[in-house]
Amino acid sequence: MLLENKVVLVTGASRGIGRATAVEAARQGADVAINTFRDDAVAAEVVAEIEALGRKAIVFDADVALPESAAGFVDAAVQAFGRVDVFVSNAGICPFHAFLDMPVETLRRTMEVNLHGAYFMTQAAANQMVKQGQGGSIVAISSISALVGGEMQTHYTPTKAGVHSLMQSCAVALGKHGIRCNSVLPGTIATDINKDDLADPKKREYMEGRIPLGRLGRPEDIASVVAFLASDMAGYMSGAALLVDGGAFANFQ
Ligand code: NAD
Ligand code: RM4
Repeated sequence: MLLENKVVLVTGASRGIGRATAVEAARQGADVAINTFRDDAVAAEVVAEIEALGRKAIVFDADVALPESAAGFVDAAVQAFGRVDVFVSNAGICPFHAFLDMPVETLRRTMEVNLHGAYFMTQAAANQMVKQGQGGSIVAISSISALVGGEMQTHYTPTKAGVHSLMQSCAVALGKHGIRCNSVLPGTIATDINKDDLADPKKREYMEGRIPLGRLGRPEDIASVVAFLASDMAGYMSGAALLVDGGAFANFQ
C-alpha cells in the first residue's frame, strides 16, 4: 500500500496510461479524482473499477487546455476528499502528421493540451498543496519523445520535452514547500494514442524489434512507476526523469 489514504488526482484518466494510473493509485490505497474529457461512459467504468477496490472516486469532465479547468478540477477534488496529496499530469494527444504541411490548428491544439494543460493543472494542484502546508508529489507523463525526434511528431516532441522541463523548474520552485516534482518518460505503450500508427504491421514489428525486452509497453508498466514516484518511497527524488521503455533508448548500435 504505497498510497494509503492519500488523495490522488489524474488528468486524462478515462483511457490508457491515465486510467491504469488511477486504478493503480486505488490499488495502493488512495481515493482518486479523475479528469476526463467527453468520455462519460468510459469514465463510469473507471469509477466502478476504483470502487471495486474499496476506494472512492469522482469524475471531473473538462478540457485541460482551458485555464479554468485546472481550478475546477482541484476544487472538485477538495470538495470530495478534503485535500490533494498527489497530482499526475497525464492528458495528452498526438495527432500524427508530417512536418512540411503541419496545419496550424493541429500544432496549436497539441501545444495547448499537452503543455499549457500540464502547466495550468500543475499550478492549480501546487497552489492547493502549498495551502495545505504538508508537501506533496507531482508526476508528469513526459515521453521518450523528450529525448528523441519523430518524423510525424514535430508538434508533439517539443511538448514532451517541455513537460519534463516544467517538472524540473517546478522542482526548484516548490522544493521549499516540500513538494516533489518528477517526470516519467514512457517508451512506446500500446494505447489509443498510437493505435492507428501501430496498425501497420511493418511499423509495429519494427518498433517491437527495437525494444530489448521484446514487447511494446502496457499502461500498467507506467502506472506502477508513477505510484512509486508519488509515494514516500521516492521521498528524496525531485526534478528527476524516469525512462520506462523496455530498454529502447539504449538500443542504438
Ligand atoms: P490515450 O489516448 O489512451 O489516453 C489519453 C487520455 O487523455 C484519454 O483519456 C483522453 O480522453 C485524455 N484527453 C485527451 N485530450 C484531453 C483534454 N483536452 N483534456 C482532458 N483529457 C484529455 O493515450 P495514452 O497513451 O494513455 O497517453 C497518455 C499520456 O502518455 C499522454 O500525455 C502521452 O503523450 C503520454 N505518452 C504515451 C506514450 C505511448 O506510447 N502511449 C508514450 C509516451 C508518453
Ligand atoms: C510517445 C512515443 C510513442 C508514440 C506515442 C504517441 O511519446 O513517441 O512511440 O507511439 O508518443
